[in-house]
Amino acid sequence: MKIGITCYPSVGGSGIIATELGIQMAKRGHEVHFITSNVPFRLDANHPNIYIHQTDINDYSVFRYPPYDITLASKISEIIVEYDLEIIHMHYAVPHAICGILARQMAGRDVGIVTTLHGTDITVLGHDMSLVSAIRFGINGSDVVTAVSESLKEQTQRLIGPDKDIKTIYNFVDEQHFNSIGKEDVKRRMKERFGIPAGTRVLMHTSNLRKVKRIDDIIRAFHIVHQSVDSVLVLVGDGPEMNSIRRLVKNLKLEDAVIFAGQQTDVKSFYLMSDIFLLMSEKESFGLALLEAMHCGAVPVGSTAGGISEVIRHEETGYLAEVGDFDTAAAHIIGILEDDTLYRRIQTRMLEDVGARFHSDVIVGEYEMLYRELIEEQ
Ligand code: GMT
Repeated sequence: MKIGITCYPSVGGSGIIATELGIQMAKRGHEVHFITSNVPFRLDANHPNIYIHQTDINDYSVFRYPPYDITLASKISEIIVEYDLEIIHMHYAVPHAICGILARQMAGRDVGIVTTLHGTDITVLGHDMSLVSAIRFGINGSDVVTAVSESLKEQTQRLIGPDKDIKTIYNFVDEQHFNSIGKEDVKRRMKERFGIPAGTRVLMHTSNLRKVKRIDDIIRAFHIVHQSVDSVLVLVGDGPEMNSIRRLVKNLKLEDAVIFAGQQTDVKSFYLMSDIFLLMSEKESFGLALLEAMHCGAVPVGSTAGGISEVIRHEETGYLAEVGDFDTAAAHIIGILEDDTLYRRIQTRMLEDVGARFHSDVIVGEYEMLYRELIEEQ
């Protein structure tokens, strides 16, 4: 198959999934064309069957705003014609599904449009009444629409009310990279690097530190845990909440116990060092970092927001607490860190569960089948 992919290429779950899916499709022998404003950040090596087409978004002085969507649509239409694409896979309803619809019209070809909804396009933009019609148009004008969790599918139906059926296809990770092989060695090396004593337990969170991630709940839960368990909290990433997080850490006198690691390219080593991974967001359609951490053997504690409760099976593969309930989250963390047998049991079940339900072969296979069916229908 000849497949075009458009996503936001910057750091973020949707870009990672789009890139990883393209790599996996190329490995399966399909011809994959990334049509993006930059090289996707995890596409760091030369992959056979992969082509990258970059769009230059010109900032003409006569225009008040750079015409990203139109330029992108125009580029996609050129690539559809030049490479005879059969499918274009758009990540995000707004703007990318709409770019895809425009591109198909410009190209005058019968290319199939698959759109994947990732969350921010629905849970944030979907509350903006000025964008609802555009989101609905992007969804209805696509041939196939997928959402990364049941929760996101249900929210899209409720907030946007499209005519289109939406299929849930969960996210996945590359298990060749994210796995718990060598965990103890990496843990020892990383602890030495950060001056963490061998017996100290490590809690971790990584994200773009936006308000929606409720990092203050993570700090407050850690504050409770730290009073009874010898532990540190490692925060990986950077973002708009950084200053207020630092302030809270200072106010709670946790400066010696919270490590701000900043942006990191090798997040895997941090997952491997961690005993517990925390994701306490108020909105989260899936939580890809959660899945990466679980594959690396870190037991998750999350909020019940969105798709998090589809990824974590409460008391079986990790723990859940209501959004904002950091007391309960802390009680779960203390409970599992003080009971080694329980920790091992949950960790073993967790590794089995994520390896089965979210295996890349299964998920990539679902997308591949969906592409094939669409081509046959065209
Ligand atoms: O919220 C983020 O950190 C980034 C955002 C994105 O668009 O890349 O993530 C969304 O898509 C990811 C991949 O499907 C999901 O794992 C995240 O849960 C989702 N974020 C939200 O729903 C807030």
